[in-house]
Amino acid sequence: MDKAKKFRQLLNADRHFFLMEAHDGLSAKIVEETGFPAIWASGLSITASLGVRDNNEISYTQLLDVLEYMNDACDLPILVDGDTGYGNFNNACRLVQKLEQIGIAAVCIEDKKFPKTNSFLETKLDALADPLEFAGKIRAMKATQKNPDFVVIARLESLIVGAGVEDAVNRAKMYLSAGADAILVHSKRPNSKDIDDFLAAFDRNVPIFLVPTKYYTVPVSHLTRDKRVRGIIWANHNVRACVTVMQEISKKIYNDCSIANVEGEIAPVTEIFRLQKNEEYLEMEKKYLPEYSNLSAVILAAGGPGPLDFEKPKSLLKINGKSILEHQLDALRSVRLSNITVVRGYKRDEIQAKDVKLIDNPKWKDTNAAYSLSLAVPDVKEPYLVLYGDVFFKRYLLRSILDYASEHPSSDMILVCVKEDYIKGGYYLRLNKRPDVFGDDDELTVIDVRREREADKDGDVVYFSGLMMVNNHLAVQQLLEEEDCENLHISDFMGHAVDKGMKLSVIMSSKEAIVDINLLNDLMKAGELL
Ligand code: SPV
Ligand code: MG
Repeated sequence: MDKAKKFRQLLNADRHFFLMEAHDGLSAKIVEETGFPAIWASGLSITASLGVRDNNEISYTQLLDVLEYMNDACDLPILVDGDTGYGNFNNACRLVQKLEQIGIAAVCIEDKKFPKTNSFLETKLDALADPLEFAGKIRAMKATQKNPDFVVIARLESLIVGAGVEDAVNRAKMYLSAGADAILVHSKRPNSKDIDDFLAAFDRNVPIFLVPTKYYTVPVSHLTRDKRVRGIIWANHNVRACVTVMQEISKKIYNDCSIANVEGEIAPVTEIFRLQKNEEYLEMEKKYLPEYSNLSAVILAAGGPGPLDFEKPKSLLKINGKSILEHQLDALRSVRLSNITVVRGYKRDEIQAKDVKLIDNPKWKDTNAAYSLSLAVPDVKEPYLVLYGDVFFKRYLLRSILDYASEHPSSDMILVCVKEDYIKGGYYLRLNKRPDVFGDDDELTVIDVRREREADKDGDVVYFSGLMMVNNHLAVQQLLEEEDCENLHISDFMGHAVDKGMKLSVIMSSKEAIVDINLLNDLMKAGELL
């Protein structure tokens, strides 16, 4: 159903409804999720969020830009605060034309002169528009709309400037005769006296909209005793909420020179991603990104629980409700990589996954990754990624490594490395040069693999992260066959590969993008990467 029709149905229903203010795509989405049936695109809130006054300081095309984001972000019908229509009848027609083009359901214009001032600041009687001119504007707007359900609401400002109830009633009748679909009567009194008087004096049976910003203490049940009261607009409360919270949080961060104390008080970034519909993007990625059909992956998940003393294989530790293995499989599938082998060992029967090949390393206790790899690769007939079963990483690293591999066919292996030795007892890799530019250095290669730490002071020492790509799978397989893998650390294996003249390229990652899960703290760090 188009949004104008939805709004029309709300207008024609026999009970009142609430419109909540929104001022950008994010707030529109939040209003929708909260359950409101319609949105008030408040001029005050939109201009405030843009950092300008509510005095027609933005052009109507700038308003349209904001509205388009709002309309795209939700399925709710939006009632636009059209101020005075951005000029005379001609400008108001153009506004209707453009609003309809972007799918807006309804617009409200107020009977003041252009440029307007916000109603709570306006006191001048002569700010009111000539009622005949305003009625002509309404008539022109109604004649312009293409969709018969598009709604034009005439807003009365007589009570705002002190012109009185009679003036408001007379104007309302003129605007209705000109074709207005509904009336919005505005008041800035702290009680509903003006509104009550207007409703008593106005005898037409049309939908009426109210904005109780100033008379917020008057119960809704009082306002809606008159059955013509249809739309109640909560006009600016989201932008005001943002201001309060942004002031508090900015102040705290400023005073603390730290973000640690606000972390629990604000939405996690995962909530931002959810509101941005990131899941939808991941689905689209699956559909539209090229598939790496000539690539495999091997996940080495045989190792024991380590210091975590967890009763399950580490791969099954959960981060935000999903196991590390599930996260890894999702990441691999997001780059359309589906030929995946998982090597199991410790509590192997607990590791089960659909559409992957499971291989077991029965000697998992006394061997390590090189042996697990040697068991898996005889069946792998193409280049492959290797993932330690306990590393958690940002997905972009996969794409970086795949892109690097396709641009550097002469690399035999490509290792993602970090500056910090987070795999305790890991070996370090000495590079041909100091890795100054993280992730963007074309020519980093391993020249030496060492266990001793005396060269730690050298700036060209890095550590293997647990994520690598084997580009030259035949050469690596041959080497694995030659070596005594049962008694070999994977770093020794890398050292032997270097000795044999193989090219081990290195991509640097920051430790913010990859975590090796060893301690409980690592799980928290991993959660933050999501
Ligand atoms: C708005 O929300 O921009 C309005 C209502 O026009 S008021 O600010 O009360 O005038
Ligand atoms: Mg306004």
